[in-house]
Amino acid sequence: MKKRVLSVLIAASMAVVAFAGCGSSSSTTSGSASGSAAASGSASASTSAAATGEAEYAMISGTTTPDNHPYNLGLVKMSELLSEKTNGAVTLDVFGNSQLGGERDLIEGLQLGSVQVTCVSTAPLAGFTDSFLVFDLPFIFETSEQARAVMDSEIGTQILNSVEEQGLKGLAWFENGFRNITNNVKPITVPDDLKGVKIRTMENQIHMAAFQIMGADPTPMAMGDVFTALQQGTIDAQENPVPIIETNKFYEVQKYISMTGHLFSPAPVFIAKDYYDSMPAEYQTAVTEAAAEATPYQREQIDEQNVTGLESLQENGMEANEPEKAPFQEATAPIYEEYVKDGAGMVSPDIYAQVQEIIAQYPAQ
Ligand code: EAX
Repeated sequence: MKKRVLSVLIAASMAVVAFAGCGSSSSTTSGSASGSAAASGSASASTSAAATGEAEYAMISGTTTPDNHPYNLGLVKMSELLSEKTNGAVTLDVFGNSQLGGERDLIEGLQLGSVQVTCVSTAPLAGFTDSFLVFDLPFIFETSEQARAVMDSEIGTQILNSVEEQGLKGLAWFENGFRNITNNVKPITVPDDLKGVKIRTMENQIHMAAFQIMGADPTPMAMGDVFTALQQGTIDAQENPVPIIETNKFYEVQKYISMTGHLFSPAPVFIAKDYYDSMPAEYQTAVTEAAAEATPYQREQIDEQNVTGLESLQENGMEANEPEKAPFQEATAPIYEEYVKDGAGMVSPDIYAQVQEIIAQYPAQ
């Protein structure tokens, strides 16, 4: 806990230094700020940007994921492209592993100006806006193709751009992917197997309701606390895409993985709107282009790690099973009646209809 507070403080002070550097063409302070954070040993950034150069805009980004997860790989790719496009005038350091806090903290960090860029699952955005909630409906997508078609559509772009008033400018849709359940009790084959199972969920009312309706005992928790909670037995289960489970080494503390694919997590990349607005137009273009160009690469990493990650989980002793999806879909169907309606905390029926129309164009084989 202390360590995290310290990291946030360091990040905050780095951001202040970075801000101080803005507009001052002779400033070299931002480069040395990164250096001192690394030297303190409490936070380490991975980036290929020329860290020692004279960046006019030295940005820091935070994720809850390890350095080898596709979020971080995608952000490092964005960082490389950005440095190339601006000759090192705009840089992006990537701090993974919840070093700068959990996903709620990171979103708030962008609003407060202590962090400039983040990539998060859409689920924790429920605490800030209703516009991403359509992605929290269980089994709404059957394939990645459907989910990608929605993210890349006009309505997807509208959703991504809908949080500017909250201080977040959407840059790109990276992705996290289809979520599966791991636990220590038994393989999950039918919804009843979840009865009484204490499962960590993200901080999202629809996810919690979906697990409740299947008889599980959902506990919302920030990602940084999950490994220890599983290890200590405070929770029995968690749900995440394979690349998250593998890069976090959950195989050390979980026996079973059940490929339920009950939810798909898109992962928007956001930049703090005020910070973005303070940049000259050519740097703004470089930022948006770098994020867009890193996106196909980021999604390829997800596809690849979904395959290699599952092999690795099994090599590391986990037992995998592929349950039939229909009983889970039936069990969670009432969530649609409960949550697709007008009102606070609900999925807009209009957004839902537009998303369904796109999905219908990409029938699962
Ligand atoms: O967004 O918190 C979660 O389970 C997320 O899947 C993860 O941290 C990446």
